[in-house]
Amino acid sequence: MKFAQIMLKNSSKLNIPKQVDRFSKYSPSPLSMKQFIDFGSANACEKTSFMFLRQELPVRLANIMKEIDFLPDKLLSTPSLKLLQSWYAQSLMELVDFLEKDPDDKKILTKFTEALINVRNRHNNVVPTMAQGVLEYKEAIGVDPITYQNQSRTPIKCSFCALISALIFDGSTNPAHPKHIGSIDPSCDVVEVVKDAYESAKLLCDQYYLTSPEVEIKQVNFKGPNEPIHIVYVPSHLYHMLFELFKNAMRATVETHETSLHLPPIKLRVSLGREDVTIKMSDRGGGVPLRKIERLFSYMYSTAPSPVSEDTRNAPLAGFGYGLPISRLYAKYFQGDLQLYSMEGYGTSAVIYLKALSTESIERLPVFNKSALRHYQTSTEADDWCIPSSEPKKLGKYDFSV
Ligand code: W6P
Repeated sequence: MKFAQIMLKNSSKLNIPKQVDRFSKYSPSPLSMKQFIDFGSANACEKTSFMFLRQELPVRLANIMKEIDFLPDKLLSTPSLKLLQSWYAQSLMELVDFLEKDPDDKKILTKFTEALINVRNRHNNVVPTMAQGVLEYKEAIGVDPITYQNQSRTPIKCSFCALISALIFDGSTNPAHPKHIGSIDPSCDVVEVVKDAYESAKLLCDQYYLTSPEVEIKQVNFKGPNEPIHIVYVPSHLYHMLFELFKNAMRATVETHETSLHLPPIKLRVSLGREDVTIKMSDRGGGVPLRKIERLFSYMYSTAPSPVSEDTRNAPLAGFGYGLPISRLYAKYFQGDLQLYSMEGYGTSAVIYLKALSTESIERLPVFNKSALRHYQTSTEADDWCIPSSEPKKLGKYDFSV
């Protein structure tokens, strides 16, 4: 019996690359928020969902696994990445099992739901595990800004994929939010989420600095000045983005006004237009020079060395360093964006753009295909722009100054 089990385990292991090749040939099908809602609504057909998901989930997993394979070798050899890859392989094999099963058998549908919950739980920690892997990788390669620049794009794509699992596998009803469909709130009150995120960040800020800036929220709604702004969205994603921005804004505000008694408030403007919901958060925390803005979104620069080893006073508000890059991925995932506009010497505005219509918030999924492959092969090519040297160049024969 034991022997047979071991044989089975080994043969299924050998089967993994075959299944990855098989399913990565298909492109994932992006879903709109509206489709998510329709899939999860009371009159949706369980059999149709089953037939769609048992094909779509292996396709998505296999595409992600192909992407992961293209990460730098030293990152792939970290314990965290090994663990991560084992999760993807395990989930792929568990789901592939259902392809030959009878969709009219009620017991199979129940088993499938159980498998989905298992897979979702397994993938819960993909983002922190990936971040941990980047830390281990940074320790392994040492501090080398040149390598940083060339390799900083890869983990971004990878974590981007990781978000899929957080979303797609949510099929259960949440007793605290019966109207939610999985992780989606069909009527997400944007200002309520802003207030929640502010309160949580304020708690942390008060704890470490014994003070925190106030918040001022103004809204503009073309449907009516005092109508609340609702969207179909994943409230946990919105909360994550806002919490991250609040932490950054509070930290900058408190640290630049350390010696003064008055802290300038963090000002928010939430507006609903026909196409976009826009959230602008402005602080007067002294700003960041343009040169340093890009690196705020880089995993390699911003992944905090360790919450304990560095400057412990800043660690809690700095959070885990991957907050901003992941936040932008959340925004982009449903066709939105997150941008920073800073005025060094004054302050920073962070803007979150979201789609106002559920028919337009369609998943932006990475696809493993030839163009993705080309991206990895050409990533060591020269940059498009010159790097200015600190000394003006000697112009030689074109020097007309004499
Ligand atoms: C800063 C730096 C930053 C990043 C993200 C959001 C707000 C802010 N403020 O000074």
